[in-house]
Amino acid sequence: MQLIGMLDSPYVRRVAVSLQLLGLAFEHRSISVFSTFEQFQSINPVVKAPTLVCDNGVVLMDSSLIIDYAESLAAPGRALMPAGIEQRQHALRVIGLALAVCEKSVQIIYERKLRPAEKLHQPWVYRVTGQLLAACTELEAELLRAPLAVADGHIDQAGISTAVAWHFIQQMVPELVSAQDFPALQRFSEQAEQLPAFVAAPHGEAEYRQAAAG
Ligand SMILES: N[C@@H](CCC(=O)N[C@@H](CS)C(=O)NCC(=O)O)C(=O)O
Repeated sequence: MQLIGMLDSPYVRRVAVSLQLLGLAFEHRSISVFSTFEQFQSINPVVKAPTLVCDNGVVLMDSSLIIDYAESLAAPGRALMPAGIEQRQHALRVIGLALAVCEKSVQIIYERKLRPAEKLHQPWVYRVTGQLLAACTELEAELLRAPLAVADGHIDQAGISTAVAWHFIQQMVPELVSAQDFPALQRFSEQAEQLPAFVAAPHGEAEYRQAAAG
């Protein structure tokens, strides 16, 4: 299967890390939804990153739906979502917060990059920035209340999404969310970024390359 989209998108990156940790082989094509719009469109007319072209040719989109499909392909025992109701509820809460961090920061980035400066609507930017900070505050509190596993083979979807979301905002909007104000998130992210699955799919323009077998 092919994962389409650039690893500077936190959504594409959480899929790239998840596919690896689920033990699924995939080819990554770092195609931009902006600079290579038409090429992307030829694969998925809706032009949403991430897009997954499955082995039977079916085209999926939306990171959570792609990860849901990938979970169903993985070998038993490799799931990234806990089965127990309480643990699953906690994971879903954390993932929801991490996805809100991604969504709000992407909205701010689009507002800055895509809208002409004279059309920027400052009340909207204030509102979204407040939502971004609220999501980070809640995520930090969750991490302090119930630490997430970060070791190789133990990190789960809540951990992957949290780490990817935090790294993304530290790369893209560090002036809005100071790492010093969120020490648990910062520490967790630093540890996660050292895991092979994160190293093989770095934030940015590069393509994921399967790590050579050791
Ligand atoms: N909820 C979606 C969000 C995906 C998303 O917003 N992706 C951005 C890239 S970061 C995109 O496709 N932007 C192009 C567009 O929406 O036109 C997911 O989880 O995959």
